[in-house]
Amino acid sequence: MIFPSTLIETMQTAQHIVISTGAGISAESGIPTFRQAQTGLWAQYNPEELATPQAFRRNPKLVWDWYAWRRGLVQSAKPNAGHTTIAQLEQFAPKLTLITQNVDNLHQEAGSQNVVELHGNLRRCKCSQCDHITTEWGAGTPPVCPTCGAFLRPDVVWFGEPLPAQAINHALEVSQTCDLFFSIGTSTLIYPAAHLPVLALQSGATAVEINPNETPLTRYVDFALTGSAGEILPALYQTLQR
Ligand code: BV8
Ligand code: ZN
Repeated sequence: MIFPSTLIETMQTAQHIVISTGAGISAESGIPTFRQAQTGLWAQYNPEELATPQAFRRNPKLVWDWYAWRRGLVQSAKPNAGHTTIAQLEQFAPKLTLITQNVDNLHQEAGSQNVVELHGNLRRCKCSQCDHITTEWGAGTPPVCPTCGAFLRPDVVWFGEPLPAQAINHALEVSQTCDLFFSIGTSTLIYPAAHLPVLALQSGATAVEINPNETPLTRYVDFALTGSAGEILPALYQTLQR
């Protein structure tokens, strides 16, 4: 795979690289993305309807079962070459910040150290009322909080909920100060995550997109690498080593 020499030079001279990933980087680990139709039992539901506080209030068991199903998928998934290359890039660049919209924990399992989780993490669940948080997904659908007795819920950000302040503030800050921004495996449709690459471009950073398909961002980036993250990232890393 041949890459523009200007991209290679930019990577080799970058002082601070930001990488922002979406569901597409976990596609090659067998985790269905949001754009792909939900498989089997869940085909009739739309994630944007299930991943909401209203859906949980209306039907806590349905929403809990959906997440328990997804957590099962995630637990049997392994990081792919895209995840591991990003972990390797952490050593390569003077400074690298990884931001993810994913809740599957695969970046951490691939060895990435500081992962900015914009939308939470399926490994954890939290109380829907108090600040109890745990990695134990107890019995019950949903289980109840040992502290206050309210329902537990997955520790993920639902539509209409604010993102964790520390995570989004850090993401906004590094997007405005980095010199190279990668947007990998995201349809760039969900806000405020979709705003990060725009901020980077407005702040003068070079922007790269890795995606087999076009997105609303594609026309604005400096380098649009068309293809899958699991193939492009290892090839890019190899070219850097030459
Ligand atoms: C909020 C966790 C406000 C749960 C998720 C304007 C401004 C601000 C907000 C809004 C706005 N307009 C609308 C909103 C509301 C909403 C929103 O953005 N709606 C959309 C529909 C327009 N945003 C919110 O509600 C956010 N909250 O704004 O709060 C607020 C502030 C203060 C006080 C109160 C409220 C919260 C959004 C977070 C929702 N939670 N996840 C869960 O996982 O169940 S979102 C979830 O969907 C994911 O985390 C991810 O973010 C999103 C899916 O997007 P992608 O990751 O991009 O995945 P997708 O399937 O779409 O695309 C995959 C891509 O990969 C494709 O492009 C494909 O081509 C590519 N691909 C496929 N294979 C590969 C590949 N790429 C590389 N390699 C491959 N092999
Ligand atoms: Zn509680």
